[in-house]
Amino acid sequence: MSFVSRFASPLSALSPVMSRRVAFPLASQHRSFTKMSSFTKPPVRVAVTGAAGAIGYALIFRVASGQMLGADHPVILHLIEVPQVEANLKGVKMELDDCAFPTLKGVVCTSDLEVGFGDCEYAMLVGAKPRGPGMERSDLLKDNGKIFTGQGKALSAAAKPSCKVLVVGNPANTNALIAAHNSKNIPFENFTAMTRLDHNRALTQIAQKAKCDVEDIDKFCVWGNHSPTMYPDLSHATIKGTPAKQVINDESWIKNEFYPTVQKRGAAVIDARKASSAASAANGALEHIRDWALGTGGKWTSMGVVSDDTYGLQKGLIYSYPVTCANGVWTKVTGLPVDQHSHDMMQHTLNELVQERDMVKDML
Ligand code: NAX
Repeated sequence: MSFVSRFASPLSALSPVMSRRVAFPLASQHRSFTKMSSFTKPPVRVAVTGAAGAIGYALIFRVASGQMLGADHPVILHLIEVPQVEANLKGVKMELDDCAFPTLKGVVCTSDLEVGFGDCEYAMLVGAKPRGPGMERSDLLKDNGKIFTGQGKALSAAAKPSCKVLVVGNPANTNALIAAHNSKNIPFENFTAMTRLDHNRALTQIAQKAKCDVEDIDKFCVWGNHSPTMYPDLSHATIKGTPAKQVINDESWIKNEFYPTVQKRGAAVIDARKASSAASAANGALEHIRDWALGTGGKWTSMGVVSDDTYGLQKGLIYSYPVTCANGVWTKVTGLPVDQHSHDMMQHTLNELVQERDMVKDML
C-alpha cells in the first residue's frame, strides 16, 4: 500500500516506476497543480527509511522545513517503513501537513521500496533491525545485510542514478558497503555512512575543554568505523588556527577522557536518557547531506566513504575520513602526516571493518 499527497509536479514528470505504482488521490493533486509556486527550483525527492522511528521522526520535519537543502529548495518526502509500521506513517503525514511548510511539495508513504526510492535524489537509510538480547554481532550484520541488499537493489532500479545515499542504520559502515555492492546503477562513491554525529560529539568536547566555540575548531576528523573503535583524531585539529593539542596541552585528557567519551557517547546517552540518541543523530544525518549537497566552504568534516590504500588502509571498505565538500562532491583530505599513535588507532578500526566485511562476503 502507498499513499501520496500534495504533489506539485504533474504526473507526466514522474518516472514509469512512480506513475505505474503510485495511486494518486486526484482531488488533492488538483489543488496543488492550480497553485502557483514561488520556487524557481524544481522539488527534489528525498527518501527516508525508518521514517516512523525515533531518528526518522526527528529528521523528517527538519528536512521538510528546508533546513537540509535550503529554504529555496522544495522537497517531496518519500517515507518508507516496514509493512507492519506503514500505517503509522499516515499520522506522521498528517503532522507534516499540519506544519504547512512552504518547502514541502508532497509526501509519499510506502513500504514498497521501488515506490519509496522512485526518482529520489537523496536516500537516507535510517531503518535497521536493532540488536536484540543475546544477539551476536555477526547475526546483526547478517540480518541487516539482507535489508541493505534489498535496498541497494531497489535504489539501483528506481532512484536517480545520481542519488546520494547516507546510511545511518547500524552497523552503518558495513550496511553502506552492502548497499553499494548491490546497486549497480549508482556510483560506489555515492554510498556513505554517518560518522557526523561522532564528529559533532567530539567538537563539543573539544570546545568545552578549550573554552572556545565549536566554529573555532577546524581540521578535526573521525577515522574508521562508527563503533567504539573509531579514532577521533586531534592531531591535525586547529583552534582559531593554533594547533588544538597546543591549546589543550593535556595529553592525558585526550587519551583518557576525550577518546572514550566520544567513542562511548552513544551508550552514555542510553544510560542517561533510557533511549538512544535520536535528535542528535537526526541532526548529524541532516548536516551530512546538507554539507555534501551545499558544501563545507573548505572546512573539514567526517564522512564514511569508500576507502583506498592511502594512509596504510585497504581499498573497498566504507571508512570514515576527513573530507571537504563542494559542488555536490566529497573529496578526501590527502597527504596528512600520520604518526605511530594515529597509525595504530587507524589500523585498529580498519581491522574491525575488515572483519565485518568478511562476515558478509556472500552479500557483496
Ligand atoms: P527505531 O527503532 O526508533 O526506529 C527504526 C525504524 O526503522 C522503525 O520504525 C522500524 O520499523 C524501521 N525499519 C526497520 N527495518 C526497516 C526496513 N527494512 N525498512 C524500512 N524501515 C525499517 O530506531 P532509531 O533510534 O530511529 O535508530 C535507527 C538506526 O540508527 C539504528 O540502527 C541505530 O542503531 C542507528 N544509529 C546510528 C547512528 C550513527 O551515528 N550512524 C547513531 C544513532 C543510532 O544509534
